[in-house]
Amino acid sequence: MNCNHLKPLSEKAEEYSSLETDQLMTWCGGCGNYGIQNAIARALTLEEITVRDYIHCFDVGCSGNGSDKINANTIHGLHGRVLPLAAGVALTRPDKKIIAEAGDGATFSEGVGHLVHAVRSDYPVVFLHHNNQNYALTTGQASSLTPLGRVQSAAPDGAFTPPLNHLDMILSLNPSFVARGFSGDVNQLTELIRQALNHNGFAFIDVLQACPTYNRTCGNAWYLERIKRVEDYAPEHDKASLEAARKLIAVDPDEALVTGVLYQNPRANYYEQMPMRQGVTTPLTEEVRHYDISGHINALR
Ligand SMILES: Cc1ncc(C[n+]2csc(CCOP(=O)(O)OP(=O)(O)O)c2C)c(N)n1
Ligand code: SF4
Ligand SMILES: [Mg+2]
Repeated sequence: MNCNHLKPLSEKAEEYSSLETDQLMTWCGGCGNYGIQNAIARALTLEEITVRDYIHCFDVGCSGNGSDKINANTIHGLHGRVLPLAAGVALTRPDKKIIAEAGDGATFSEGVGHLVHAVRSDYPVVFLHHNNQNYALTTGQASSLTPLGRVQSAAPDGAFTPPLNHLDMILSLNPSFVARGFSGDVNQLTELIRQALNHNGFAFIDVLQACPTYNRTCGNAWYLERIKRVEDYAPEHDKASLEAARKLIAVDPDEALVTGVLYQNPRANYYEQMPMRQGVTTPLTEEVRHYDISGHINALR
């Protein structure tokens, strides 16, 4: 299936990631993942980041199934584990940009421990969180972001555990970049990804993602009634202020779901902060490579 609607922008166009793939399209009609993938490909093209300039890491889930729907250097990891995978790739290939994608189940249930340390360690990774409020690939079980009382498969009486206030949690971890986008606003999402690609550390983008199959409450129409871009809703918003970001995420969703860059605090990232790396130009993996452990192995009884 040819899904490539991108207009080539320069003679290097053939080197850009493409949505052209010979794989069967398995996402449902109306799935927000189409918009997210589209925004990523557009952002990469506009930033002139070719397939040789970046590595694309995927978690497991409907979100993760994007790995065969983009023509790029992709790695498909284990559920909840894309962040240590992406951090490791960033460590070994500091010459590349790293993009990682995962669902809400992977990020805030299975992999929540990894998320905490990815944010506080500020690994140089652009992270897109596909927030569809359920475990979609495994047929719609409640996740830790499913609203209280919502009926999901395996929760016929409704989800009975209150959801995590996930953006408040992220803001409490001393992040360096937090944004919120919407799968149906591809233009804004493209710009958010571009800003994240130019950010030095860990860039967390919460993407409100339509899942018409298993989240029938918050479809595109529901989101479109509520979503307001930050420049329209709060033109004076100070993205350097954690307090201002907290105020925006605390707004009643029936009044507004504010999208845009909510918080940014540029600083030296994880690798730049390591004291033993100061003034060293070789990748960290070079040092590991020089250790010969054969003597230790041969000395074992
Ligand atoms: C460690 C582990 N736990 C559970 C699963 C089964 N599993 C695969 S995908 C998935 C749900 C994915 O939900 P989410 O991360 O929100 O992604 P989505 O499908 O919604 O994009 C589950 C539970 C697994 N593969 N590995
Ligand atoms: S189940 Fe939901 S997230 Fe998965 S492909 Fe279908 S609409 Fe998309
Ligand atoms: Mg999900």
